[in-house]
Amino acid sequence: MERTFAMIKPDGVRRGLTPQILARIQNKGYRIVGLKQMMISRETAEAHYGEHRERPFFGELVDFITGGPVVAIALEGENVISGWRAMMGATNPANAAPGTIRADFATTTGENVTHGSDSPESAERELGLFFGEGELLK
Ligand code: D4T
Repeated sequence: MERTFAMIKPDGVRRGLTPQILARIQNKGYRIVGLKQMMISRETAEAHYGEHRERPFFGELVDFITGGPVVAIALEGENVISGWRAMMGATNPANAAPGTIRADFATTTGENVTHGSDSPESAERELGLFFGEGELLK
């Protein structure tokens, strides 16, 4: 059984999409083992997006992700890392397959509603960044 880190980004929370996105997760059958609405500190945002530090969009990305509340989610399920990314669709909503979250709810790469870890290593790192040991269900 895998675990992954998922997030509803500030655009998704601001637009009231939280219930619909949580419903998709539960309809799929993933188990929510951690869930909280929170503000992300600049420090956490820079650590979370560390791999993009040298990219031209890094500053905007950090401003965006710290600009309003997010919903941090820990998910458990069979192949949940790739499965949640499949549910989100491609990073650029213009390339996202119909029926995916980004195809259905977003138009731009900069505000693409959700995040999901891209590997077991990122999942472990990101779960540790956003949730304390005792916060996750066993
Ligand atoms: P996240 O990490 O948010 O789930 O997105 P992806 O895993 O699908 O995509 P990513 O890491 O390549 O990008 C991280 C984040 O940066 C924004 N972004 C990305 C952007 O604003 N402009 C760009 O050109 C790219 C590539 C969107 C997601």
